Amino acid sequence: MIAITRDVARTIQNAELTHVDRQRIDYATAAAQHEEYRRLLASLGCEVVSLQADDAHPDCVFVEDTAIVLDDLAVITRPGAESRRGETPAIADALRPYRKLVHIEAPATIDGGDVLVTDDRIYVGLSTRTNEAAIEQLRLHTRREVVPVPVGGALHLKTAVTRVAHDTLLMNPEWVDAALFADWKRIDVDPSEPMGGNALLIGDVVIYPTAFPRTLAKLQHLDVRTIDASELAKAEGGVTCCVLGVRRP
Ligand code: CIR
Repeated sequence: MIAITRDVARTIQNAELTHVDRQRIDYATAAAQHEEYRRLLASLGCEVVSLQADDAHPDCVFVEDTAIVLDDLAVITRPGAESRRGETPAIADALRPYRKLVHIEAPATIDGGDVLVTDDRIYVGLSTRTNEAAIEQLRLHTRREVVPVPVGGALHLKTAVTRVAHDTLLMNPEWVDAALFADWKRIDVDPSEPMGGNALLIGDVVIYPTAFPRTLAKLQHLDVRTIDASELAKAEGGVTCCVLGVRRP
Protein backbone atom coordinates (compact mmCIF):
# COMPACT_ATOMS: atom_id res chain seq x y z
CA MET A 1 0.00 0.00 0.00
CA ILE A 2 1.10 3.55 -0.68
CA ALA A 3 0.69 5.69 2.44
CA ILE A 4 0.34 9.39 1.65
CA THR A 5 1.30 11.54 4.62
CA ARG A 6 2.08 15.21 5.10
CA ASP A 7 4.47 16.94 7.48
CA VAL A 8 3.13 18.71 10.56
CA ALA A 9 2.65 22.45 9.96
CA ARG A 10 4.62 24.76 12.25
CA THR A 11 1.28 26.49 12.82
CA ILE A 12 -0.33 23.33 14.27
CA GLN A 13 -1.08 25.34 17.43
CA ASN A 14 -3.86 27.07 15.42
CA ALA A 15 -5.61 23.84 14.41
CA GLU A 16 -9.40 23.74 14.28
CA LEU A 17 -10.93 22.46 17.53
CA THR A 18 -14.52 21.34 18.03
CA HIS A 19 -14.80 19.05 21.06
CA VAL A 20 -11.51 19.57 22.88
CA ASP A 21 -10.15 22.57 24.77
CA ARG A 22 -7.13 24.36 23.34
CA GLN A 23 -3.84 23.34 24.92
CA ARG A 24 -0.28 24.21 23.98
CA ILE A 25 0.88 21.94 21.17
CA ASP A 26 4.63 21.44 20.95
CA TYR A 27 5.58 21.38 17.28
CA ALA A 28 8.80 19.41 17.79
CA THR A 29 7.03 16.74 19.82
CA ALA A 30 4.19 16.50 17.30
CA ALA A 31 6.67 16.20 14.41
CA ALA A 32 8.73 13.55 16.24
CA GLN A 33 5.64 11.46 17.04
CA HIS A 34 4.52 11.81 13.44
CA GLU A 35 7.91 10.55 12.20
CA GLU A 36 7.57 7.56 14.50
CA TYR A 37 4.13 6.90 12.98
CA ARG A 38 5.63 7.02 9.48
CA ARG A 39 8.36 4.59 10.55
CA LEU A 40 5.71 2.21 11.85
CA LEU A 41 3.80 2.41 8.55
CA ALA A 42 7.02 1.69 6.64
CA SER A 43 7.84 -1.25 8.94
CA LEU A 44 4.43 -2.71 8.03
CA GLY A 45 5.33 -2.65 4.34
CA CYS A 46 3.77 0.66 3.33
CA GLU A 47 5.51 2.83 0.78
CA VAL A 48 5.36 6.11 2.67
CA VAL A 49 4.99 9.33 0.67
CA SER A 50 5.86 12.45 2.70
CA LEU A 51 4.41 15.69 1.41
CA GLN A 52 5.64 19.05 2.62
CA ALA A 53 3.53 20.95 5.11
CA ASP A 54 1.81 24.20 4.22
CA ASP A 55 1.98 26.52 7.22
CA ALA A 56 -1.02 28.46 5.86
CA HIS A 57 -3.03 25.34 6.73
CA PRO A 58 -2.45 24.38 10.38
CA ASP A 59 -4.38 21.10 9.99
CA CYS A 60 -2.65 19.90 6.82
CA VAL A 61 -1.08 16.89 8.58
CA PHE A 62 -4.58 15.38 8.78
CA VAL A 63 -4.60 14.23 5.16
CA GLU A 64 -7.39 11.71 5.69
CA ASP A 65 -9.96 14.49 5.55
CA THR A 66 -9.00 15.68 2.08
CA ALA A 67 -9.81 12.62 -0.02
CA ILE A 68 -11.66 9.31 -0.16
CA VAL A 69 -9.54 6.79 -2.00
CA LEU A 70 -11.49 3.95 -3.63
CA ASP A 71 -10.14 1.15 -5.80
CA ASP A 72 -10.87 2.86 -9.11
CA LEU A 73 -10.95 6.55 -8.25
CA ALA A 74 -10.25 9.14 -5.58
CA VAL A 75 -12.86 11.62 -4.43
CA ILE A 76 -11.29 14.93 -3.47
CA THR A 77 -13.36 16.29 -0.61
CA ARG A 78 -14.63 19.75 0.17
CA PRO A 79 -13.73 19.91 3.88
CA GLY A 80 -16.36 21.13 6.30
CA ALA A 81 -14.05 23.66 7.96
CA GLU A 82 -13.45 26.54 5.60
CA SER A 83 -9.89 26.95 6.90
CA ARG A 84 -9.10 23.47 5.54
CA ARG A 85 -10.37 23.79 1.97
CA GLY A 86 -7.00 24.94 0.62
CA GLU A 87 -5.42 21.65 1.72
CA THR A 88 -6.90 19.67 -1.14
CA PRO A 89 -4.90 20.78 -4.26
CA ALA A 90 -1.62 19.32 -2.94
CA ILE A 91 -3.39 16.06 -2.14
CA ALA A 92 -5.02 15.95 -5.58
CA ASP A 93 -1.54 16.34 -7.09
CA ALA A 94 -0.25 13.48 -4.94
CA LEU A 95 -3.13 11.17 -5.86
CA ARG A 96 -3.24 11.94 -9.59
CA PRO A 97 -0.55 9.39 -10.56
CA TYR A 98 -2.57 6.60 -8.95
CA ARG A 99 -6.26 7.35 -9.48
CA LYS A 100 -8.77 9.14 -11.66
CA LEU A 101 -9.93 12.13 -9.58
CA VAL A 102 -13.45 13.43 -8.97
CA HIS A 103 -14.39 16.36 -6.76
CA ILE A 104 -17.10 17.06 -4.22
CA GLU A 105 -18.68 20.39 -5.14
CA ALA A 106 -20.45 23.13 -3.14
CA PRO A 107 -22.81 23.20 -1.30
CA ALA A 108 -21.66 19.76 -0.25
CA THR A 109 -19.06 19.42 2.49
CA ILE A 110 -17.39 16.23 3.64
CA ASP A 111 -14.30 15.27 5.65
CA GLY A 112 -12.66 11.92 4.94
CA GLY A 113 -12.71 11.30 8.70
CA ASP A 114 -16.44 10.78 8.29
CA VAL A 115 -16.02 8.04 5.71
CA LEU A 116 -15.57 4.38 6.64
CA VAL A 117 -15.06 2.30 3.52
CA THR A 118 -15.72 -1.45 3.77
CA ASP A 119 -15.87 -4.13 1.09
CA ASP A 120 -19.46 -3.54 0.03
CA ARG A 121 -20.50 -0.37 1.86
CA ILE A 122 -19.38 3.14 2.57
CA TYR A 123 -20.59 4.47 5.91
CA VAL A 124 -20.69 8.27 5.98
CA GLY A 125 -21.02 10.26 9.18
CA LEU A 126 -23.45 13.14 9.19
CA SER A 127 -21.50 15.49 11.43
CA THR A 128 -20.69 19.18 11.79
CA ARG A 129 -18.32 18.63 8.82
CA THR A 130 -20.32 16.42 6.46
CA ASN A 131 -23.76 17.02 5.00
CA GLU A 132 -26.46 15.15 3.05
CA ALA A 133 -25.49 16.87 -0.21
CA ALA A 134 -22.08 15.21 0.00
CA ILE A 135 -23.68 11.82 0.48
CA GLU A 136 -25.77 12.37 -2.66
CA GLN A 137 -22.65 13.32 -4.64
CA LEU A 138 -20.66 10.38 -3.29
CA ARG A 139 -23.42 7.99 -4.41
CA LEU A 140 -22.84 9.13 -8.00
CA HIS A 141 -19.24 7.92 -7.81
CA THR A 142 -19.60 4.42 -6.33
CA ARG A 143 -21.56 1.23 -6.75
CA ARG A 144 -21.14 0.44 -3.07
CA GLU A 145 -24.10 1.07 -0.77
CA VAL A 146 -23.67 4.44 0.95
CA VAL A 147 -25.03 4.35 4.51
CA PRO A 148 -25.55 7.67 6.34
CA VAL A 149 -24.70 7.55 10.05
CA PRO A 150 -25.70 10.46 12.31
CA VAL A 151 -22.75 11.33 14.57
CA GLY A 152 -23.32 13.08 17.89
CA GLY A 153 -20.62 14.15 20.33
CA ALA A 154 -17.67 13.22 18.15
CA LEU A 155 -15.90 15.24 15.48
CA HIS A 156 -16.06 12.50 12.85
CA LEU A 157 -17.60 9.09 12.27
CA LYS A 158 -14.16 7.52 12.62
CA THR A 159 -13.64 9.18 16.00
CA ALA A 160 -16.45 6.87 17.08
CA VAL A 161 -16.05 3.74 14.97
CA THR A 162 -13.21 2.10 13.02
CA ARG A 163 -12.34 -1.35 11.76
CA VAL A 164 -9.93 -3.49 13.81
CA ALA A 165 -10.33 -6.72 11.80
CA HIS A 166 -12.02 -7.69 8.54
CA ASP A 167 -15.24 -8.48 10.44
CA THR A 168 -14.88 -6.40 13.62
CA LEU A 169 -15.47 -2.77 14.55
CA LEU A 170 -14.17 -0.82 17.53
CA MET A 171 -16.93 1.52 18.63
CA ASN A 172 -18.08 4.15 21.07
CA PRO A 173 -21.83 3.37 21.00
CA GLU A 174 -22.57 6.68 22.76
CA TRP A 175 -21.78 8.55 19.56
CA VAL A 176 -23.28 6.40 16.79
CA ASP A 177 -26.28 4.08 16.56
CA ALA A 178 -24.79 0.60 16.88
CA ALA A 179 -27.90 -0.84 15.17
CA LEU A 180 -26.62 0.57 11.87
CA PHE A 181 -23.65 -1.81 12.18
CA ALA A 182 -25.62 -4.86 13.32
CA ASP A 183 -23.91 -7.32 10.96
CA TRP A 184 -20.43 -6.64 12.38
CA LYS A 185 -18.68 -8.10 15.39
CA ARG A 186 -18.17 -5.27 17.82
CA ILE A 187 -15.73 -4.26 20.53
CA ASP A 188 -16.83 -1.24 22.56
CA VAL A 189 -14.39 1.29 23.96
CA ASP A 190 -14.03 1.37 27.71
CA PRO A 191 -16.56 4.01 28.88
CA SER A 192 -13.76 5.93 30.65
CA GLU A 193 -12.01 6.31 27.26
CA PRO A 194 -14.62 7.83 24.94
CA MET A 195 -11.99 8.93 22.38
CA GLY A 196 -10.66 5.37 22.11
CA GLY A 197 -12.63 4.36 19.01
CA ASN A 198 -10.05 5.45 16.44
CA ALA A 199 -7.73 2.65 15.33
CA LEU A 200 -5.92 2.20 12.02
CA LEU A 201 -6.00 -1.22 10.38
CA ILE A 202 -3.10 -1.98 8.02
CA GLY A 203 -3.48 -5.52 6.69
CA ASP A 204 -4.11 -7.48 9.88
CA VAL A 205 -2.20 -5.08 12.13
CA VAL A 206 -4.00 -2.55 14.31
CA ILE A 207 -2.21 0.74 15.03
CA TYR A 208 -3.56 2.10 18.29
CA PRO A 209 -2.66 5.02 20.61
CA THR A 210 -1.04 4.35 23.99
CA ALA A 211 -3.55 6.80 25.52
CA PHE A 212 -6.36 4.24 25.98
CA PRO A 213 -5.01 1.29 28.02
CA ARG A 214 -8.40 -0.06 29.09
CA THR A 215 -9.66 -0.27 25.55
CA LEU A 216 -6.28 -1.61 24.43
CA ALA A 217 -6.75 -4.49 26.88
CA LYS A 218 -9.86 -5.47 24.89
CA LEU A 219 -7.79 -5.72 21.69
CA GLN A 220 -5.15 -8.11 23.00
CA HIS A 221 -6.30 -11.00 20.77
CA LEU A 222 -5.36 -8.85 17.76
CA ASP A 223 -1.92 -7.89 16.43
CA VAL A 224 -1.75 -4.38 17.90
CA ARG A 225 1.15 -1.92 17.62
CA THR A 226 0.83 1.04 19.95
CA ILE A 227 2.10 4.53 19.30
CA ASP A 228 2.21 7.76 21.27
CA ALA A 229 -0.04 10.11 19.30
CA SER A 230 -0.70 12.43 22.23
CA GLU A 231 0.56 15.71 20.75
CA LEU A 232 -1.62 15.62 17.62
CA ALA A 233 -4.51 14.41 19.78
CA LYS A 234 -4.43 17.95 21.25
CA ALA A 235 -5.35 19.11 17.71
CA GLU A 236 -8.22 16.59 17.75
CA GLY A 237 -6.47 14.12 15.47
CA GLY A 238 -6.36 10.35 15.87
CA VAL A 239 -4.36 7.58 14.19
CA THR A 240 -6.44 7.26 11.02
CA CYS A 241 -6.31 10.91 10.12
CA CYS A 242 -2.61 11.22 9.27
CA VAL A 243 -2.64 8.84 6.32
CA LEU A 244 -4.36 8.26 2.99
CA GLY A 245 -3.92 4.64 1.99
CA VAL A 246 -3.75 3.91 -1.74
CA ARG A 247 -3.92 0.26 -2.71
CA ARG A 248 -1.82 -0.57 -5.73
CA PRO A 249 -4.01 -1.27 -8.78
C1 CIR B 1 -9.93 19.46 12.47
O1 CIR B 1 -10.68 19.90 13.34
O2 CIR B 1 -10.28 19.40 11.29
C2 CIR B 1 -8.56 18.99 12.88
N1 CIR B 1 -8.09 19.79 13.95
C3 CIR B 1 -8.58 17.55 13.28
C4 CIR B 1 -8.92 16.63 12.15
C5 CIR B 1 -8.84 15.20 12.51
N2 CIR B 1 -9.17 14.41 11.38
C6 CIR B 1 -9.62 13.18 11.43
O3 CIR B 1 -9.81 12.65 12.51
N3 CIR B 1 -9.89 12.57 10.30
